[in-house]
Amino acid sequence: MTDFFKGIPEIRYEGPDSGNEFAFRHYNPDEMVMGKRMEDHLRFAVAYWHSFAWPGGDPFGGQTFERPWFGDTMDLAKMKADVAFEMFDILGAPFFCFHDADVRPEGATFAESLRNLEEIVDYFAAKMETHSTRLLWGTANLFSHRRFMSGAATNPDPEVFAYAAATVKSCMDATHKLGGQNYVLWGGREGYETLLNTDLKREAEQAGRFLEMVVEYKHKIGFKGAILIEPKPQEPSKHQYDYDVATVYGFLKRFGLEGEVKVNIEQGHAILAGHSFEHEIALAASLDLFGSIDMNRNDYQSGWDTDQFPDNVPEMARAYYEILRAGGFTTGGTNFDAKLRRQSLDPDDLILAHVGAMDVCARALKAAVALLEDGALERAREARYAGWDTTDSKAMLGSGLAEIAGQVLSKGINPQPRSGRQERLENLWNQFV
Ligand code: XUL
Ligand code: CO
Repeated sequence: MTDFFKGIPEIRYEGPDSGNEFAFRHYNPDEMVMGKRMEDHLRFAVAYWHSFAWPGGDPFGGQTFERPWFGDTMDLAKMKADVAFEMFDILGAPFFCFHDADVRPEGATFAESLRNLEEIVDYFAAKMETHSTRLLWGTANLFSHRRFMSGAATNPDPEVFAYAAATVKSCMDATHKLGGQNYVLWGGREGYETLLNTDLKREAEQAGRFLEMVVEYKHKIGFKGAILIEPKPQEPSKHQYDYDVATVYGFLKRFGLEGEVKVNIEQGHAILAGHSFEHEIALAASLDLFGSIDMNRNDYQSGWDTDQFPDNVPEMARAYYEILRAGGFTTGGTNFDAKLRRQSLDPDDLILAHVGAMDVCARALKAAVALLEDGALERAREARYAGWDTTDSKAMLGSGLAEIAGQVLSKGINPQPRSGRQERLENLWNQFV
């Protein structure tokens, strides 16, 4: 036991009237919702990097957090793991997620970094025997080290491609060993700073081949989890290739990987791409591409990826509504890819940020469930498309322009516009949220 969280109790559900800060008011893991435990609906995950490795810097100033495990030794990496699993226990977090770079010190060579990773993975594996937290996903950090400044798979230097491939292999092995339910690829530097030095065609072909190799390797080692791409339009690169769900779908189709790879959709990234979170989720679901979510928001004014803990129940309810309509999570879950504000220095802040986030997600989930169980919204949607249920309309899709033109003339088809009823539906929505 470390003493980092000394005095902080395990967080329990006490109900909406509880005056205890260190309690859940809405998140009740065992409560049955739509035939499933709330914990199994939401599948919360703590992001190792923001919670335990982020020093609190911003573009104008460096480290604000002073954590006893900050430093580059294996002993400190193990202390960090000890604290992390203590926090998972305090929160009752069912899952965590990690990058190689936030769990182990960087070595002087690839071989040394690999040894460090393997030692920490064994350390995690031993902890997971006595703690109940599981791995939602693992991933490789292919964006922080200067070797990746011009991209990883899309780098103009084939040696960087090789280094990235070896790194991803090591992280897939680690994820597989820890029973991870997904493997995520976020291409933060798979993009460009300027078209003046960039060959788009080559870079796309390199990225496509890289992803094929990831899928081939997944099957080779028998990893049963899902491979997920996390779209983001820009930041750190000026333009990123995995811009949004639609772009990722086009890329997957081009390389014949649409049956193999799904998406991890982040709220803040959706906003940066000019979409809403629910749009990205609904689109992914309609393309059979939905995998998992990163439930962290951006500040709407700053235009940066500020990775804040979620706090907007009506917005989140839209997201969970789309997730439930799509059948809920399978291998995916709700990862808080969120960091504290840099003034939030205390261990309490770290715990309470997660408690609040879990509670607002639970409220959003419950609102979405109530709306779905009420059914009026889905009935209205079905009624809007009811015309397409007739034999004639279905047959029309199997005919051609000339045949349809003939029918319009012979039947005197003369469509009459009908209300989309948006405000009525918004009123209905607002009764539940
Ligand atoms: C960056 C981001 C990443 C991915 C994993 O914006 O979201 O943390 O979630 O690499
Ligand atoms: Co993310």
